[in-house]
Amino acid sequence: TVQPLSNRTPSPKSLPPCPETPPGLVGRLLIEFSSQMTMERVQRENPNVTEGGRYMPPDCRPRWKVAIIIPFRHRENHLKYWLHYLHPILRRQRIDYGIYIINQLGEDTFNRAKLLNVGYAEALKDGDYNCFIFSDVDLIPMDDRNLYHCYEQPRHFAIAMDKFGFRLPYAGYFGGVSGLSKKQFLKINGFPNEYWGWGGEDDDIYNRITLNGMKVSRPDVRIGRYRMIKHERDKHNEPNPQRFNKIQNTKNTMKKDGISSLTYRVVQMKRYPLYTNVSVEIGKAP
Ligand code: UD2
Ligand code: MN
Repeated sequence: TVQPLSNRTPSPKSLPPCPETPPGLVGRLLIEFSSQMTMERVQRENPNVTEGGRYMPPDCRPRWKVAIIIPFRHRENHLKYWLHYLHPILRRQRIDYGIYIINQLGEDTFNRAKLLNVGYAEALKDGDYNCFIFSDVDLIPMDDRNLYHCYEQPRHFAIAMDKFGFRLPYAGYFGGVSGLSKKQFLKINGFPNEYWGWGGEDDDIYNRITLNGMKVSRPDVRIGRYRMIKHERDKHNEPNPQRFNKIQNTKNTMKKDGISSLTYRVVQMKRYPLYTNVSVEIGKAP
């Protein structure tokens, strides 16, 4: 068990609200994965991040309190790059945030969307977040004007990826990095828990959003650019053959399957200097 951080000093009421456009952004960034990265170096470079991977801008009061949720298993090397690039970007963006790595224990089939639901629930126990950003561990934004907070409508951030030729692969694409306010997340009953293995869960989430009368918002295609660290398909995350059928049925399944039906067991929650790790048992495919 870990002490909740309720004794943390909130930003004083006297600070002015943060500006719409943070000063000091640099725009397009150079992102590469060839140099070796170590956690010690990333820690050295980010002395202002507090335990558990939390940060608050010192000079203004943000509208959003953002939990960044990363589904995870056996991707330690990617995580180092993610932390190396994202902490400085988020700091320049004046985001009030915490980083949550949701680590699926065991070697049963991976379940990205269920891990994201766990991240939502566990982050809320840890802080009064009103915005949740869900990111793959291998995706790095190439432009710091792509602001990691929430919007009037559910947000899709990763719209122009190198691996898709910097274009949206299809109109209903919602994979990679997305963000919902607490209210938006609850309106769609969270994410599906029943997508085991690779694929489809992002389309189901997209369906939930449109079926509930919301619309996806996106940044400009010149700004929503990403690099994905090259990787092979992981073991125990084979393409889910049921995915094509399942995404036809979101309308019927979403009311029952979601944050309302989520069950899991947290085995360990541990605060590291640059992130909070939640190791969890989520069961296996029926
Ligand atoms: C695509 C989508 C992703 C998701 C997935 C289908 C992009 C850029 N991303 O990713 O959002 O919809 O397809 O499920 O198109 N992970 C681990 N360990 C594992 C397996 C997965 O940590 O063993 C995590 C990790 O954060 C990873 C993410 O799950 O980035 C998505 O898995 P992937 O990177 O293997 O799948 P990819 O690149 O096809
Ligand atoms: Mn990937």
